[in-house]
Amino acid sequence: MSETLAKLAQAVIEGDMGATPGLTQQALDEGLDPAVILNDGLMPGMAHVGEAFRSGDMFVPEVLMAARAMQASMDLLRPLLVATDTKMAGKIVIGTVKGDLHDIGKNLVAMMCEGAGFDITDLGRDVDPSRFVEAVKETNAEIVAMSALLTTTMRSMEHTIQALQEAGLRDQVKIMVGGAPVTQEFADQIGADGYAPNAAAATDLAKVLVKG
Ligand code: B12
Repeated sequence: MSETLAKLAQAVIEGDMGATPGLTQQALDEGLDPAVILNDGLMPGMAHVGEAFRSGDMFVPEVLMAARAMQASMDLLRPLLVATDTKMAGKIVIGTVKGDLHDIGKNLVAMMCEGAGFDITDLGRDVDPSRFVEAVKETNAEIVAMSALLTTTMRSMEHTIQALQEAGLRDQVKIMVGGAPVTQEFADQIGADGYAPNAAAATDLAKVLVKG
């Protein structure tokens, strides 16, 4: 790995969003391909963060800082990646379901998945089932990811699955769900394809879902 990419990975791990844009620009100036900067700089950094989060060595605020540091770099890389038509790991449409305004966990999942190379369409929060349907049509996403933090809004996940079914899109996408009150049992009950308890596990799940 080039020295600049090693520094970039380290800046992601440290959540140093003041450093990541400069290091990204430096890597570009050194002639490195945007996809190489993503794959060999940002992704190893985020993978380390995912591991540390999983093992309890890093906590939510630090992961958020790391994700923001990565985002600051992605702001520079994204247009270049699109221009070179770099093959991403897959497309994910993500949102917090209708009636629910909690988006911190959803943002973490989105940022970690982006760090793992997925192309993310983030619909934000309080997302109507019809908006999920439109977004799948617009993007041809392989995965729909839904977040809910309220027991009262968990049902919106089921409504969204129904809306995808009614639009004839259910077989085209894998659906993953999460959020504090959501369980594997609930995911099975509403016919989702997967559940993950945290952002690191969500990234692993997305990789599995996109393959099968
Ligand atoms: C922050 C917060 C708020 C903020 C939200 C700000 C924001 N921008 O998100 C504000 C102040 C707006 C808020 C409002 C309300 N809140 Co609130 N809120 C919380 C709080 C304290 C933290 C949630 C959080 O961000 N956790 C940190 C993140 C990182 O964790 P996470 O969301 O669980 O996400 C992780 C995993 O679940 C998973 N994940 C999440 N999404 C997804 C998606 C997929 C696909 C996958 C695979 C995984 C995954 O990965 C994430 C990262 O590891 C919780 C209490 C708690 N400790 O959970 C209450 C809590 C969720 N809120 C609650 C309530 C009741 C409300 C209000 C109704 C309060 C009121 N009376 O107005 C309103 C509802 C507004 C609405 N319509 O949504 C209750 C819910 C009770 C229930 N069981 O339904 C809680 C549990 C507090 C409590 N103990 O009573 N809240």
